Amino acid sequence: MELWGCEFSMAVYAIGDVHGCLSELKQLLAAIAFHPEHDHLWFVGDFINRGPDSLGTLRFIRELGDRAVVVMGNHEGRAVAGLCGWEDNGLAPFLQELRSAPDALELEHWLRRIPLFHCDQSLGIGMVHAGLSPTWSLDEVRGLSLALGKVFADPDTSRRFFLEWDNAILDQEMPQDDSLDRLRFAFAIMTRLRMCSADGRPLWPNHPLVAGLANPYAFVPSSAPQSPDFPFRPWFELRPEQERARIVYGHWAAAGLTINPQAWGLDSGCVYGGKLTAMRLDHPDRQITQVVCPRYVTPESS
Ligand SMILES: [Mn+2]
Repeated sequence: MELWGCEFSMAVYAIGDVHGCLSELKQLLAAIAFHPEHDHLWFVGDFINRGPDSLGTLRFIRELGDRAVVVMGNHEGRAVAGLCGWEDNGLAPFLQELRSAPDALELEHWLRRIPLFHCDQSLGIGMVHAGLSPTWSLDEVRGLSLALGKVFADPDTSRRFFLEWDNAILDQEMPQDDSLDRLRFAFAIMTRLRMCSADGRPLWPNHPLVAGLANPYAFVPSSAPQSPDFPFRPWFELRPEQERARIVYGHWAAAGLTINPQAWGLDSGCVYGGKLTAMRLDHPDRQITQVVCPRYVTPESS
């Protein structure tokens, strides 16, 4: 694009977990000189809850229209569960604000249609909030994301999905049928996974190997035990090497900005007094831009 003799080209940036930090998001967009007419933003999910302005952040991202690509984080999943009637004390103030908003119906419609996974074949980059099982092909991931999208868009099915949820399914093998439990398992992985075994068994905080720890999710990849008794590794170290798409993700604030050949973790703990991160995706230098954020909450209190 040419304007007054200057060359402009479209840029694509991925942005880490915003958690309601709208003013810091706007600072970050100013820092990257985001231009809404020719740039695109990818959001890794968890743009609501914990921080000061969840509803404002939700409206802001929605109003970007097709300039923004979003995937669902565990907090947006909790919001949809709350809209289905699941009681969630931690999210109650946001849900109340959302329900009484003049644009509540439009916002709910939009929230329910956020996909779990996005993939851009021309960039060779995919995006998920937390992680992917090492045993899933990208075609399987796309299929699971489409099936989950249909569940969330339908009020009756989504109500069954959340209100008949039994956590016990997460300690078993992923069902290989077309049941809602199979989709529940996939949803838990895509929105909450950090570590798993090579055969795709996720490490959840109730696992006997970590249940005694005050905060099992404080594990960072470099401090994970490496012994035969502990078969779990960060999920992205276990993805197949021949995978064509690199994956951008969020969710793992304790690990901070994490750049690996096969995956880029962008949750740098914005709402905890860390940074909000943008990474340029369409340029080989993968330029990183960050803004420093005030500490709105502590990890222990949220
Ligand atoms: Mn998360």
